Amino acid sequence: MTQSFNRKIQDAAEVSISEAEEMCFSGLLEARGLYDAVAQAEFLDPLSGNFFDPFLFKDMLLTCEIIAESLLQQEKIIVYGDYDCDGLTATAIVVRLLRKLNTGADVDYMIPDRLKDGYGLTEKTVNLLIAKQPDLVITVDCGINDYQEIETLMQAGIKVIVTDHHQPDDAKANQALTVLNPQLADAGYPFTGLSGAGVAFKLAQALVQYLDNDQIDLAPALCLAAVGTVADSMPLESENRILVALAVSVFRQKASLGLRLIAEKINNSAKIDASFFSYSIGPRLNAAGRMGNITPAITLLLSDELEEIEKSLTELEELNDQRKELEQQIYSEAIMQIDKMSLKEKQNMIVIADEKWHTGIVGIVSSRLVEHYSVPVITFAGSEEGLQGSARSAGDFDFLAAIDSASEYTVNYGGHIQAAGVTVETEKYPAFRKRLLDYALANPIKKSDIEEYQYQYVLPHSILTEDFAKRLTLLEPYGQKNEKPSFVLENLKIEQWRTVGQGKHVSLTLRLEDGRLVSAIAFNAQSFSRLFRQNDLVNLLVNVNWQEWNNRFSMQLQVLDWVVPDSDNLIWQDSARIENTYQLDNQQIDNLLNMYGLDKKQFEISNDQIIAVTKYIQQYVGELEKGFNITLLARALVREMQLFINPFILTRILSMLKEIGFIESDKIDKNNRRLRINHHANERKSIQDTETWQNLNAQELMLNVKR
Ligand SMILES: [Mn+2]
Repeated sequence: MTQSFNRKIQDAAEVSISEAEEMCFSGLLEARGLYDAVAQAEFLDPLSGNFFDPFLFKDMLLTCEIIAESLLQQEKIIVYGDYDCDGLTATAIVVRLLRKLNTGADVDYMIPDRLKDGYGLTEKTVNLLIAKQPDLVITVDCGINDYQEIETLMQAGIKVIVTDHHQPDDAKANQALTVLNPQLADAGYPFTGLSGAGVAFKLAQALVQYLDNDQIDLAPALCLAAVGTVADSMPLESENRILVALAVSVFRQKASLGLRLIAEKINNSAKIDASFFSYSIGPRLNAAGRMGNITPAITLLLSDELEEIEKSLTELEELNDQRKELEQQIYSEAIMQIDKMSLKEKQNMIVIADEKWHTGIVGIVSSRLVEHYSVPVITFAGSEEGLQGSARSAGDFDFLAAIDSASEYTVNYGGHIQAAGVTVETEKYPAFRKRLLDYALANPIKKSDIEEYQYQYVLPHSILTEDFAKRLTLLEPYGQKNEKPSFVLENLKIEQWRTVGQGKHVSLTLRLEDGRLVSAIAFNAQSFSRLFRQNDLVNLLVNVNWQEWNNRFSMQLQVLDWVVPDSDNLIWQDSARIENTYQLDNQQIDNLLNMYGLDKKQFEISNDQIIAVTKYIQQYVGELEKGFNITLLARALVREMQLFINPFILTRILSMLKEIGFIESDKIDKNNRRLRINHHANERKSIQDTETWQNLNAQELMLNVKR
């Protein structure tokens, strides 16, 4: 798919601008698996799309009958939810609707405590439920595999309806009266990608239809469902794309007061989009569960009283700040642990634990570590039963299957291919860890997945117009399975640059080949701003944004990465891709050379280079502490030290300097890292004793470095 796209773009040089733009645009659609005109048109106009009939769920009609009867009889109904953003929004959808449908109905909710109860129905929460004596329990975003607990509820004379979207364990049948789960083989529903809140929304649609109620506006429920869908990382395709696009378009007018208040307080002048759901709303609602105080989150979603909502939002902000602080602390400690591991121990999967870590936070830490190391990660914290871990996958790696292979050592576990939770007794942890690492070694991530993701499109300058930027917004909302496209722009001339945002970011004016000027922003680029020079040519990896600020729209490039143009060499052009291939191939050079037709000489490392890099670090450590980009640093070395070097060699030298204890370094994000000189290293190895040196030397890549 990327092949044909690339060919199209190359041909584009010989055709008119509009034809070239057309080719580029259709290439972007094809890259999303959309080949025929009908599918493309549907994708480009999600607002005109239709939802599936909720009654396609084979249990939907019976579910509506049971709930309607229960409301009619003024029975006591409890919605049993989950503490994450998807579970909270799902709970809010059902509770709000039932209370609206029958203002006299006794509708309550219960959400387990993430830290004390854990996920789903448990023996303890079932007893709490029974004590409340409900007539009907409706689960949302959970329950599908809680057979025993549901049986207990039913035996206590309580009716149970399960709504969920988690993978069912097919071995056993759920005892509930009805089950709504698109993942069930016989669910009858055509789209499996719904979130827990999405399933709750389908139930809301069905109930309103069933009761023939035209008074109830489903738009607030739609907004809640969209937030849950995006926060739970569900694929933004099919019905989910329609759901999120619709919610974005009505959010400021129709969302419940609590959600609107978050938007007002945090994002008042910018446009509402899916990333606002995932980066602004999701983490705030999730913080409540993580920190063990769900009240402000659910109150914010259920209440319509401004004062109560404002108080909840303030509390939520505090919880979110606490969460961030804890997360940073655990993340740094995790990095220190990983730094001490041998390469073997961490190159296929990272498994780390500390009893002092917080069980509510380890999941986000795992996610950040996956981003950092591009391997599956599981992080454990101490819990009552031993160690509780949260796993996040990379590429196509099936984490649930990995844990299956070590199930004999677990107390319990569950989840998806991409993310899973597991509890292990402390004594069994070493054996569990070894089994997982063995599994990861035997089942490495497929390279193609990462390469596909890494592949970038080279955009001809002529296409880069305001119309093109505006047109790209048709691909929104972006999210899972619909990533924001990024492009390589070659030979841009730096016309002007200045630091903005208290000196943290760099704002650039760039000249295109046809003489036009475009503006660009590079976030967190302050420390290499010294490296920019007027009239420099740069190749950039960018997002092309059409952005709104105070009701004015403009095109702006957002710089994701820097590529140095004065070479057609792939090591400079796409150092991230080279690096990834090298890492994934267990740091072997031969395949890399064959794959990309590169010359081995480009990878050879000399003593002079090591000395020059060391000197440069000593001179500029103040800047490098704040953050740098490998490509730009390599370029600075070429310029200022008159040295042959490239990003690959620089990366290897930094590894060696780290291994001997001269520097400490970590990644800030995918493209930027920082380092500092380690003044406290007690004993320094010689450079020839480092694993990096030995590995490179074994591949005959070390030149004139004498022992
Ligand atoms: Mn969910």
